[in-house]
Amino acid sequence: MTDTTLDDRARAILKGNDRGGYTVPTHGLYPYQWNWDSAFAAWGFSTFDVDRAWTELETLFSAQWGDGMVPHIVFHQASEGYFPGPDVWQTGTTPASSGISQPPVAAILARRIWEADAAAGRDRIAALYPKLLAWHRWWHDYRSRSGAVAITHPWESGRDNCPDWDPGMRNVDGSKVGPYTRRDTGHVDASMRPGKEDYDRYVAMVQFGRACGWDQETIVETGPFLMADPAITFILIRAHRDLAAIGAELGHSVTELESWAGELEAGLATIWNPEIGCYDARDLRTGEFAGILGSGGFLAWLSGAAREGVEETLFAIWDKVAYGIPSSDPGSAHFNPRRYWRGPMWPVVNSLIAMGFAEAGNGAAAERLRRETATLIREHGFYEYFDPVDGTPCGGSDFTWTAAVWLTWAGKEEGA
Ligand code: 2M8
Repeated sequence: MTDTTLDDRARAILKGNDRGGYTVPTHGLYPYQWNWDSAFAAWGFSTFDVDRAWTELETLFSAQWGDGMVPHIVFHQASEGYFPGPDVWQTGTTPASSGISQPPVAAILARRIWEADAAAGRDRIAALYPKLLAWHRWWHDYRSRSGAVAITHPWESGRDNCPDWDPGMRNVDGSKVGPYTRRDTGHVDASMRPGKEDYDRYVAMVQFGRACGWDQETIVETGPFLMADPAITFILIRAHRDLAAIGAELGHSVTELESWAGELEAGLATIWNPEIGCYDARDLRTGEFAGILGSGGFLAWLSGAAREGVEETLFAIWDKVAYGIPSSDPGSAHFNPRRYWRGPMWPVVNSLIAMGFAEAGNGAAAERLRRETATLIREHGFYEYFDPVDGTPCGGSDFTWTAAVWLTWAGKEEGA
């Protein structure tokens, strides 16, 4: 396929996954609206239908909770095809939604969408601004108390079963969750998905949230899982700054956003693991570091937080694979090149990492990453993720965020 045909195909995927005001990540496997997938979908739409891009974000924020949280899944329409659905979460919200959030990339990408729609987009971004601000406040109030950003469920990280969460997961009791039926393994090969023990624990955490009426204080203080996530910390620092830039342009005072970004920057010291020479996930119940090098650490450049030595440490793991940045170190015992977030390369995360490289002045690394990602998409199509060693496409096909990052980044030849 030529790149022009791929552009057409990517646009067709976005339109095909459009369910009217929101986009599903892929047909079958994920039948609802996911938080960060939608922000990427909006970015993709902005390359050919900017009105539809704003609508995607507006629909997502229509599900915002009273306390500012924007849920990780919005269950707009009933579907039998996904577990756990709204009957399991029981959050009691309208529209029905999950009770946790997901990486706050919306402000980062909304700023780019506004750049593509400078004059006409002003009213749309002005209406979204207070909602974005309320969500950022929620991250500050409920998830940033340890210095770095904490997650209360691996699903909140978006990098669900990456080895970063193993220390926290070990302490979650999944033995009493009772029977349930997974749907994901009916759509894709079970060897590419999290295992049964992982799911038992995921469900136990949902049951805890449900039992306390999704009270965030209780979940943070006494829930079964609380880990500091370097990736969301970097993303939120960057998102606070992008939202501050949007706010300043709209004439708002942004000192609060700037101070939240500064607090998180100072908090990065709490997740620096000298043993691996990098920022690291940390279990906030026990203090234990995960000891994992992977794509989470590579997001440091997105927030401008990469310290001296980090590049050497991290680029050594990139050099061990042929295609893009793997979710975890191929040299470690945890690495599995095809099991979801335990090793594969995800074009969507690679697009954020490349954004950081480019802005830090490392254009060569950004271009290498773009080229490696583009090769996979050209050879195999718009898959959810890929084996970084031999390039095998994995997970769902015709994937919204892979199509979106093709249009916005991977498919853009240098100088084109
Ligand atoms: C995956 O997560 C969901 C749970 O949220 C799942 O496996 O059921 C993750 O890759 C997540 O980051 C993504 O947003 C979601 C939809 O693409 O799928």
